[in-house]
Amino acid sequence: SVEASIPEPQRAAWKKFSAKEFSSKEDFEAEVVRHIETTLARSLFNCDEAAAYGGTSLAFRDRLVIEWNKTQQNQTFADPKRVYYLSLEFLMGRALDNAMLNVGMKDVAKDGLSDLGFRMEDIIGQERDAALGNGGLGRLAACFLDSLATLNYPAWGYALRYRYGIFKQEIVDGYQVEIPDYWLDFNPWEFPRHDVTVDIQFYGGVRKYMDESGKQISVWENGEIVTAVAYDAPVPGYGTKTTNNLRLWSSKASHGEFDFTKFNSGEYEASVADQQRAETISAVLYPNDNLERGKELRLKQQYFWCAASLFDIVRRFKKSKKAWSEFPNQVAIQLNDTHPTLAIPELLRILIDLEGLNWDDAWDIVQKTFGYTNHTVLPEALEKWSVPLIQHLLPRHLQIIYDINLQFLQYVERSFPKDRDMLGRVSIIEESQPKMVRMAYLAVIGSHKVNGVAELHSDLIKTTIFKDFVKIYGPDKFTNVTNGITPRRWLHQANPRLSELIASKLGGYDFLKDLTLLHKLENFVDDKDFRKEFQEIKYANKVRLAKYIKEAQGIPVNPSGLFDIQVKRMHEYKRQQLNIFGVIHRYLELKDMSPEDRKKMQPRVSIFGGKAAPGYWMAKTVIHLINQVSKIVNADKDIGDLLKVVFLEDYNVSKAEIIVPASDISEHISTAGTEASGTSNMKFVLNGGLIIGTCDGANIEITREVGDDNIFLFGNLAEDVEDLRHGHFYGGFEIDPQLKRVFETVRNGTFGDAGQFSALVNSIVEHGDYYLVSDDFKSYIDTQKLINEAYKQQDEWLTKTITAVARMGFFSSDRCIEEYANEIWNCEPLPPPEKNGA
Ligand code: F58
Repeated sequence: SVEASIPEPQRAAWKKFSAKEFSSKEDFEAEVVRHIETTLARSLFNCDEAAAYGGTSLAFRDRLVIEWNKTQQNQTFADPKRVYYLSLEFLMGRALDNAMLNVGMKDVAKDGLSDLGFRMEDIIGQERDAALGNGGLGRLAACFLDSLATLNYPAWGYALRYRYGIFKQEIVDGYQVEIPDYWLDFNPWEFPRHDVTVDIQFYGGVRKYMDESGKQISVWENGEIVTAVAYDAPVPGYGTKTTNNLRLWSSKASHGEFDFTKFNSGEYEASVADQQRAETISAVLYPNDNLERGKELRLKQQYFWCAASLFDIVRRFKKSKKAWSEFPNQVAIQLNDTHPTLAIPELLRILIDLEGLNWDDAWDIVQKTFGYTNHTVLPEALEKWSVPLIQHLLPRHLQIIYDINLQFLQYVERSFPKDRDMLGRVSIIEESQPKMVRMAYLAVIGSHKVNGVAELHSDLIKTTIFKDFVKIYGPDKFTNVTNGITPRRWLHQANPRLSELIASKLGGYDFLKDLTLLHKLENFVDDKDFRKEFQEIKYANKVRLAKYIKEAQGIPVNPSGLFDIQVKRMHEYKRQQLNIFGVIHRYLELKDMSPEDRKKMQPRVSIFGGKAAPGYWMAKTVIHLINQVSKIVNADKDIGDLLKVVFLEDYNVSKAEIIVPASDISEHISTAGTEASGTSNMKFVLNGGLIIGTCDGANIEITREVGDDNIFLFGNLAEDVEDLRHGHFYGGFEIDPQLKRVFETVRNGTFGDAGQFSALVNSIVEHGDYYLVSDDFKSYIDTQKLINEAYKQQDEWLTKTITAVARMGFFSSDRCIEEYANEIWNCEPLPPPEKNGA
């Protein structure tokens, strides 16, 4: 072993002083105070909550680091097959609470902090979210990291260390305003590795020559160099000592680029500008959700991150001195959507140009190494990069992409000699002006497995965007892994009382590691005490949210009302417009009623939240409409508590942890066939809320699991969408009279800004209603009526919610990770060694 190479006395001295983990309250307090007084240079007299957060985090960080080092050492010795999850986004949220719970020391810390004069919630609340993502895709990556560590898989995440995460949303006069999220001021969770750097090349040209043996050699040269510096963050598993690594790359000028001659000759500004240009690469997360815009800097980000990560992965592989043919037995790389697709030509370049392998061997390794996850069928979100842009930025990669395409098309031609159109359809290069590289096709061709993220979605990709590829490769290359969520954050952390109640019934917290154990809760669905407490917890969570709404938004809401929540990115396909039109309809109905009739109505609080991409005018218009409706309705004395409308500013992961446990109903109402999976649907049901939804994404599987009595489905089916759209253009369409009335109210300025809102109405009335709002409106409001009635039967409602929770076991991200590991990665867990096992 490595240890044996170190002389015994040194080993002994080292071991004697080796860092120890605190395990008692006193030791914890000592660590907090030490960090506050020394690391942070503060004292008893100027220790505010921010400093107490700092001290607490650093104390826990030390604990994580000890296990992190051991885990990495253990993985280095055992050298198992590793999984690398390449994702441009990781929406991690806050780390402290998660660290305390995963380590299992939150109660100890709570008592310790209280001795020092602080309340746990206040300290947790000091932390900024690590918001390196847009929405579902980024949060899924974060849940996967939690599961990978919890299940002891040797796995690393790779991403960029954005200086600015997703923007902070402020609402000013009802409009969204974007504020930069500079989150790195104080981030105790990251470790700069100034010794782990990779030089990344851009631009330049390719020189070709024959070597002595007559082999063609390509050299990519004369480019610009930017340096990637690694920043690592520990990812602790729950109830295990395994602590994995998330490696984020930060860009800086290489020493070559920071031109000291310029510097000395007085061109100081020019040399600083060069440096800033290099740093720009990792400066900002692109804030689009389900939209691609083809910006050069985005492509630079993608290559910078792929090249640095692959260099790192290959460097680690080479340490083991194994033959290249072993590479796919040691390395599985998962592409989280097409953003990391350049990793495919980059690995080929490394193997062929730098390591001297021949094409066939290199290609075989590449295909066996990569897996590709698709997250969308929306055409506007499918990545395409212009050939001239790639030619300019990555000349060698463009050649390699053309070579891949050539080999592939030759194969297709041999297999389908009669289908002449096939070649044009499946070519990686789209013959447009300019030509475009279709990244999804490149990802499919370069991977051994392609998966969608829910059953319907995985079926849809096989019959739409990848139809030809199913013919070419056969159906087995395509598979489904339905998304999941980590029950640690989305139950235990967000809803500690519910977690505790469940544990008390199931005899412990094993369900947090095996969520299918929840099924045993069905035995308690008639248990009076259990029911009472379950209901009390829901109410307490609603009180907590009501309090937050009052503080943040200044709107008083009654926690006894039905809390109806739709929080997610703002997008026309997600149909927040359908929801707000439904709210307006309800408002008009209430206004029509006599005061006596109104008294019979179920009070409701309609809560919205979500960011719009800064350039997405229609989504911003919907936000504005929601805020205007909120203003009018909330001030209407006739309405009172019967309807309150709230737009919660700046929805993010930590706010989701307050919002999700407080729903009675949540809305997942995308046009059928457009939402690949959805994951918040799972979070809400797991926390004892029911959902109203379309037959889309994972809603379908949720229905299968919880039973169709315990969910409210409505609307047209995916299979009918095409015909309906066609009908809108050719047959014209009737708008439901109730929706018409809503439109009139919006247009006549009842909610202000008639001009802007007319455009929203016109997208439906005059421009084809692409998202089928009019087709689904009646079914939607009828279903909302059913919900009002069902909610009045509180006993039955409670039975539904408990039953649904008990049946949510399938939707743990642990199950996803097991499926990926078995079906795609072919890798095994590496449990921590016995002596320090969990
Ligand atoms: C989401 N995609 C899907 N993309 O919309 C959602 O149905 C699914 O549950 C989730 O992935 C996880 O599979 C998504 O969030 C993005 O945000 C991309 C960001 C980069 C630009 C393209 C969209």
